[in-house]
Amino acid sequence: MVHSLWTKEHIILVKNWFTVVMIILLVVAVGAFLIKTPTISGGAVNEGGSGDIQKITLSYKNYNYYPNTITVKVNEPVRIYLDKSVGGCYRSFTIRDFGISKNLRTPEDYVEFTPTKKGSFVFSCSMGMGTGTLVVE
Ligand SMILES: [Cu+2]
Repeated sequence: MVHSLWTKEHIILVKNWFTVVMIILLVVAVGAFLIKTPTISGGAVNEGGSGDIQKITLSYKNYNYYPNTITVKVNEPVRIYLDKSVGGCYRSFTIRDFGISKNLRTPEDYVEFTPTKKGSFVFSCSMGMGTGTLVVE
């Protein structure tokens, strides 16, 4: 009788332990999957980015965007804001090569994209009055 009770408790203990181990394995597996996924989706050109968003804020100076040249890393998301010094049609921000054309009404509005090719690309207002260079490296 005592023996059978011990056995029952023992079985429960083993079951609990097994459950805990399975949960730990699951967490580790999911964690490893989440960490590895960006490398897989980025392909061979991915340089092992941190996954952070590259945030850039442009101002208006000398009748153009300032800074006039911005440099970003390839395959990492880029977010571009226009501060309150930027007005008029300069607020309709355009990067043709990445299919971006958006009217950023407030300094909190932004365009977001992930450059998947290296090179120099033109950014401008929708009418092409203000222009600058986006360098992807
Ligand atoms: Cu314009």
